Amino acid sequence: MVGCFSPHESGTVFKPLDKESPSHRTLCYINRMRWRLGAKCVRCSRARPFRFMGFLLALLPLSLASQAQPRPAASRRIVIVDTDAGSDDLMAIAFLLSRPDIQVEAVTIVNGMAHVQAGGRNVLRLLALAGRSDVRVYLGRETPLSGNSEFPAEWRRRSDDLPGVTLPEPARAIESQPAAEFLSKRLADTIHPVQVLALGPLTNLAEAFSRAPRTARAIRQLVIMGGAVRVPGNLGDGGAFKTDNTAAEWNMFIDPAAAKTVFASGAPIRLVPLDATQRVPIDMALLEQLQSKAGTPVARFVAQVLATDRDFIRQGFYFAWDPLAAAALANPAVVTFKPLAIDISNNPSEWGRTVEMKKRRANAQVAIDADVLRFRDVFMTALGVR
Ligand code: AGV
Ligand code: CA
Repeated sequence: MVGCFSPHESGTVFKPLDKESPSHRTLCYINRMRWRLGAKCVRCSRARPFRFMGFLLALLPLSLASQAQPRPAASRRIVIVDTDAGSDDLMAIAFLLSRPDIQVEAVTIVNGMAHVQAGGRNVLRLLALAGRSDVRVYLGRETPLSGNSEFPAEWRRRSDDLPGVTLPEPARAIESQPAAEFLSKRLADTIHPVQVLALGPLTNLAEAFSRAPRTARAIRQLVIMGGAVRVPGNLGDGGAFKTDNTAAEWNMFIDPAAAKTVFASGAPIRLVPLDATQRVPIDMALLEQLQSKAGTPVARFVAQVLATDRDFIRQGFYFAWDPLAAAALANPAVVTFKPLAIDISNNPSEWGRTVEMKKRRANAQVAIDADVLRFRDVFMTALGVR
């Protein structure tokens, strides 16, 4: 059935499509002959401008609706964030919450920068600030699968306490289901595949993949911040951690066995390592721009949380690690990807080193470069800072 305007009955009537009486234009024999004979039917050509105007008028409500309303849920990409709730993790989450084309479905907390309880609570408070208290938060285990490495205690304390940051109280409780159990069950729902953004050590994902190995391939895309492929690691940055290991990046160093499992899982990985993040330093000018121009509660939060790492920013040790990975998920053009075969070493002498295996088949798209101006544009535009 189609609805059409009937001049005879002065209103909308519904007729079966196959019984629709043909228009003059489709029947007109002069019109059909026109290409061959150069003839022109006056009635047909008179009707044409009105037909075109009618088409435009029919589109008008559609275009007005798309401007006035938020995107329908069906056109938004669904993302689960696995995070260790460091300051730049919270910036990355704030960015995703500000993108109209992305729907954060759940957040899982991994042991890393923050302790899982404190990190989970801070993420719930950010979700309350952003008006997204419908998002569930799940906690992972408190220790890595391999070894007992930890981020420096002072960094962990700052991530737990967020000094100088004002956030509301959480508007819901942390889920009782453990993160790995939630992930293995949710990722198994292949009818509703999701993108996963991993911003810390890979403990939770490895545990989920060990519980249900097939779920790795069911992920639509797994974007990981971590590793240092063709550049040195960052364990010694800022001098807070004394080590001879100059190869490892922190997230891979905390739990190399977990990372190994994830890279061997067959998941469709996009890796954003230090090779790309070292191109996007965050400097005092960016912090000051955020502080002076932030116009929304979420943008003001980003300015405050970034200010907790003011000393690192001044010393040149602070990069848009996790925000770049989030931006690469939202808009892959902010980085340059290259397919590579990646493994993570858990030999004691090179604990957590990212190994590029030249002769193996690629298991990840690896960001080897980043476009700093494009990143800033994508990130600041989402937060409404111009
Ligand atoms: O190695 C990068 C990871 C990212 O997931 N983190 C920070 C991001 O959350 C560890 C890290 C390295 N250097 C740091 C870090 C620094 N100077 N301050 C805080 N975290
Ligand atoms: Ca992180």
